[in-house]
Amino acid sequence: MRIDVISLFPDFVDAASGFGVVGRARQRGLLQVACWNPRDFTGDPHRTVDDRPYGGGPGMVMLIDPLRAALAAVRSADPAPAHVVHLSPQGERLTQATVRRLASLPRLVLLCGRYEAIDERLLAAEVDDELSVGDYVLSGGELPACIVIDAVGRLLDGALGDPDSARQDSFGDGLLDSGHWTRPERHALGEVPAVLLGGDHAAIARWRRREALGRTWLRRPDLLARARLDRADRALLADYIAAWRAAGGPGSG
Ligand code: 9D3
Repeated sequence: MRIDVISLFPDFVDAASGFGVVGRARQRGLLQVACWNPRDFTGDPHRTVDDRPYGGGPGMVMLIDPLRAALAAVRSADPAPAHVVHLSPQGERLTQATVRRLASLPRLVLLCGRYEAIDERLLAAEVDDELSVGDYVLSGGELPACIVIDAVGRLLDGALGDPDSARQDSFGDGLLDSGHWTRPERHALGEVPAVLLGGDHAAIARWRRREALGRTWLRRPDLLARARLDRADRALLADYIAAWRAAGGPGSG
């Protein structure tokens, strides 16, 4: 897959996607990331990319023409059709379902805004999707673009050493993960749950499912409301809730 990023801070995005799983996917050629600076597509000596907003108000607005020229260069760098995503506080919230959809495309273009906004006409003419990464205010679209590259890049075939990791992801089935423990078995901070030491794989799977359901019930009731639970799941959750209440409810972990 190829991802092009249009940003006033191309080095930031390029560097941030050079580490770990995604950095390795790039090294192996599973993922190409190319960053473009709209300032390189200006014609004036000051390399101007923004101007004051019509109607007044705070902040500056990114000009149409440098972004349009950058997008034209990006599109002509590769014949595959480019799906253009604008990272924007006005966008739909990014979810794992959207990440999976984006990961299935041959080409993605991420358009990062700085200043107050991008001229609406450029957005109307060139953008296919607007995506936000959450309900808080950032100073630009670069970190959100890095988030998209990371979430999409790790899903590409061969990016994760163990393909099970992608399937077992939290949110893969709409539930949070159970806890994890490693050596030592006994530590001043506590012991490893006995079931994990026993080697009964069916019991371990059941225990982990119960933990995942219970933690989702406690921490993310919004996720649980949308998860599809079968009878066995409902029984495990009822069991978790009964144990949690017996242990004293809130404050008992
Ligand atoms: C405080 C400025 N806001 C005035 C109502 C508008 C605003 C403009 C530009 C707020 C943030 C930004 C820069 N943010 C992004 O480009 C951005 C973003 C975000 O801030 N939060 C969550 N997801 C995203 S995706 C892009």
